[in-house]
Amino acid sequence: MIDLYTWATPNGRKISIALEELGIPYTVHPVNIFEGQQNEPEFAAISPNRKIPAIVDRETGIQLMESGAILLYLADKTGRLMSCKKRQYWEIVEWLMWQMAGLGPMLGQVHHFIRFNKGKSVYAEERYLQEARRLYGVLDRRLAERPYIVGDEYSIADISAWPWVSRFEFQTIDLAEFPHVLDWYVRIAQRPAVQAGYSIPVQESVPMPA
Ligand SMILES: N[C@@H](CCC(=O)N[C@@H](CS)C(=O)NCC(=O)O)C(=O)O
Repeated sequence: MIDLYTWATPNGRKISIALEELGIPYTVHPVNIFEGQQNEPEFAAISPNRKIPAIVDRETGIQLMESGAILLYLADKTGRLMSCKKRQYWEIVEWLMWQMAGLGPMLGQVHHFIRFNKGKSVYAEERYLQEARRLYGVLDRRLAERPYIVGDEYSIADISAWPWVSRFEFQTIDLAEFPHVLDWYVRIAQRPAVQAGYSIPVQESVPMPA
């Protein structure tokens, strides 16, 4: 049994989607980051950086923050959503790091400046949207040659990137401009585990492009 501390954001959804896909039983502990619950001492003891998501594995006593570390842990625990072949294993790690260090933080800035603080800094809006579009282009070229980010198999690399792409409307990104991302997005959106994990901890339908 896993205790999942989360909120309805891309980083939080990575973990609920992975837990649903893996069929691991879990208890949801909502941490409403808009009400400051991430700063409560009980949560800070589990997530010293005071950000969701975080987990506690009751079987092993291991507690983790950082969505990339949690995805690696769940893949290691189950031997799934990861390749056991050395080359593919490291490609999955490579693209997970790309998401953690690039796609997620840059799209997070787009959400901040374009969705929630529009007009406060034209420079920041232009800078982060341009970088977001560049990253969408990287993903589109990658998916032009393979159905998933690393080859034929759905992996934690896909699970890390997909919830960020699901906020394409916040980002003012027209997925039709990135046809391979669009195809990948829609295929993954149809997975029952994605539909279920998207609504944790707040009910919300998976956004579908027009
Ligand atoms: N690198 C971290 C980022 C986590 C993160 O930024 N979480 C946001 C929600 S998506 C949060 O908890 N924000 C609350 C705050 O900044 O106070 C991860 O991937 O887990």
